[in-house]
Amino acid sequence: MLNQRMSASVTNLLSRFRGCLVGGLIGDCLGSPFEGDDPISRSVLQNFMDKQLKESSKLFQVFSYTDDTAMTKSMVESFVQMKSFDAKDMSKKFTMEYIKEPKRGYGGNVVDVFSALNSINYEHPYEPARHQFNGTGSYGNGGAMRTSPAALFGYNLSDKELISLAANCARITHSHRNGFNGAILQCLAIRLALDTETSQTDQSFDINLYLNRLIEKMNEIEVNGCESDSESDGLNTNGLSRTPYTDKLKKIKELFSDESKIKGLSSERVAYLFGNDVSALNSVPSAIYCALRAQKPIDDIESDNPFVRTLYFALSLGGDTDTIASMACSIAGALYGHQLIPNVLQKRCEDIDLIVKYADNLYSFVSNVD
Ligand code: R7I
Ligand code: MG
Ligand code: MG
Repeated sequence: MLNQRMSASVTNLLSRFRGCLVGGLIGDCLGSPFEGDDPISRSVLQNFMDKQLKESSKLFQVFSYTDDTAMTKSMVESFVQMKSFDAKDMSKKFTMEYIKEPKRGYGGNVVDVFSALNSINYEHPYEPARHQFNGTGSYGNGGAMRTSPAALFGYNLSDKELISLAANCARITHSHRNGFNGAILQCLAIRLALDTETSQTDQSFDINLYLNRLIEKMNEIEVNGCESDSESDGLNTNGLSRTPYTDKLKKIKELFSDESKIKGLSSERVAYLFGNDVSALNSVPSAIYCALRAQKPIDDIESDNPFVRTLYFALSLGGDTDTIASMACSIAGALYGHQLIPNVLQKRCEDIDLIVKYADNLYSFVSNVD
């Protein structure tokens, strides 16, 4: 039975499922041309966005997706085929997808996990990831960038079960606590977005409440560890904060408590405060910031659409733009639904129809199970 957390007057759940996966695809496709750049000036971006938003542009450019979407697709395919989470099957799907199309811009080291998984015939799907970086595991954002299918497939699960699912999906490639905790945070940010009431006419919601809920959950996870923590990747943080995600979320909350602080914060400053690189810790909180900041108008960003503002603001941070935009737009898509995402942006993405179908498949799964 479908979880009855939604009321009829608000953006419907199917639209949010589609918005989440389509948002992730758009962020990846439109973010990839800027990957590795410094924070990008708003006038350059305004030109880029104006062009992408025009239906009549003579040469209609379609952008390819990168590893973020390739791995997201494999997650959906595994959930839908297996009708449950199966680490062996998922690890095989990740690897086969990489072998089929290796030039999708994968992280520098995760490719070693794929070859090790292949050589052990996927028998111990968590083992190769544990050996990364001399046994510390990867703290890259590759677990977080692909987590949206876990949030959708796990829609009917309890928070505790969902946290465990998100961690386990991430640990196939990312066994560092900051790697899989980043995936948990992004997954929870999507779940909260799915549950946050917004309507087509009024996109406002209580950002303080949203952040309080995330802070409470992340603090619990970072202090106590999640169910799937093992001794080797447990709580030894070598003298650094044990709660780095919670610390960043609290900083975001502090900024949002004073509108004048938020208004004056440049993209450079946001990138400096929260990060814009390939580590999960320096990208997931930034993506959440972008999605929340874009609820209200932003100086120099000419759009009355909060989804478009999210994309625009995420791109402006520079750095790991495909991934930050993908994560930010998945959250925005889950908040506002598919109907708020301009059609023309969707048409610019490789495999858009397939991604909509994948969202529908996940929706069918969660609406049909008892
Ligand atoms: O995390 P991952 O899948 O990469 C995802 C990123 C996204 O931006 C994609 O769009 C794509 O561009 O790549 O891949 P990993 O290879 O596990 O991690 C990415 C990078 O993070 C590594 O190549 C390292 O540079 C860095 N990194 C680390 N460096 C030192 N010590 C990750 N973990 C560590 C570490 O423990
Ligand atoms: Mg990528
Ligand atoms: Mg990236």
